[in-house]
Amino acid sequence: MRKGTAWVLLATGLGLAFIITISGALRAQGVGDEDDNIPFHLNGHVWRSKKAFIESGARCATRHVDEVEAEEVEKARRKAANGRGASGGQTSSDVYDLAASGSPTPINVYFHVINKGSGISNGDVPDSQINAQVNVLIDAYLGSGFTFNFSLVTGVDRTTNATWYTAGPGSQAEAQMKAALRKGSEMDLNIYTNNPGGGLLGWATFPWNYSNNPTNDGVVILYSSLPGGSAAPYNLGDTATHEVGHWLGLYHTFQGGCSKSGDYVSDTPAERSPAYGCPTGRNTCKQTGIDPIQNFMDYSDDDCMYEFTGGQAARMQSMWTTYRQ
Ligand SMILES: [Ca+2]
Ligand SMILES: [Ca+2]
Ligand SMILES: [Zn+2]
Repeated sequence: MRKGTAWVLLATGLGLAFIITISGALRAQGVGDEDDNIPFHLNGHVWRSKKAFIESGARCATRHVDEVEAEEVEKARRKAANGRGASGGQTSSDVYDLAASGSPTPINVYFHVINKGSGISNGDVPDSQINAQVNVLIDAYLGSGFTFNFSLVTGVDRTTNATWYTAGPGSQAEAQMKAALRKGSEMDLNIYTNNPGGGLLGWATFPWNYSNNPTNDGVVILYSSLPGGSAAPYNLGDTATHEVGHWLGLYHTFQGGCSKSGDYVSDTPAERSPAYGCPTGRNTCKQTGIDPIQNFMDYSDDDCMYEFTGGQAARMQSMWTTYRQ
């Protein structure tokens, strides 16, 4: 072999090794799981990619809690927990002990369907989908020995109102809808389905906001996010699971990015930004652990998310005891 050819082969080999290494690193970060050049369609809207949809904020319109408020909330939670003689800390052993508590906390669900006429295309989801949705909640929160159980107490109420049907977060229509329909106390979960537009999937209120505005308390979700709905890939009912997580006091797993406190849950690895699609092995923060993309409090597709952690269960229980019982 001529010396020149050998150099060319060596250079080509090194180049290939470099390319393979780089693509491996990109895969490890989850880059390439979703094609960011494919338009993403949801509920009559089109974004240039699923990434663009995620960045638009429509995936979840629950109000963002900044660092200052999150610290205040944490102080109040710890103070209340210490007052009860419970551990106020969040350590890896701070896992809710279902066996010790005896039974899961029952939560009554009041389900309010807002439609603009009859039939699914007008948002009038059938009872079968609502029952399936409640079962998704039960499985998610109870399935792995967790803390809450959900049941529809008084069935479902249905309201035909074109204004409430498109009510968005913080709107006058939302306030009117909730003032007219909300039932129960701080312990009761009110779920509203409508079609807020903009590709919005849902939003929730936090437990520490109940006392200031009891009427506003609850969860609003896009009607087609219910199990069997048309909002693929968000149509297995996990929008409700995610929003109820907020209602019980959880933040997104990417809250605070790679900062130390993050989502104030010690067993969810820190995550720099929302995951979308199902980017297995994604690792965006140098702290131990790959990103919790399978967690209900991330932004992954419904068929990708399937868990809450013990730390999240402990936080929800602590929030429940502090604000909802
Ligand atoms: Ca965490
Ligand atoms: Ca990490
Ligand atoms: Zn959210």
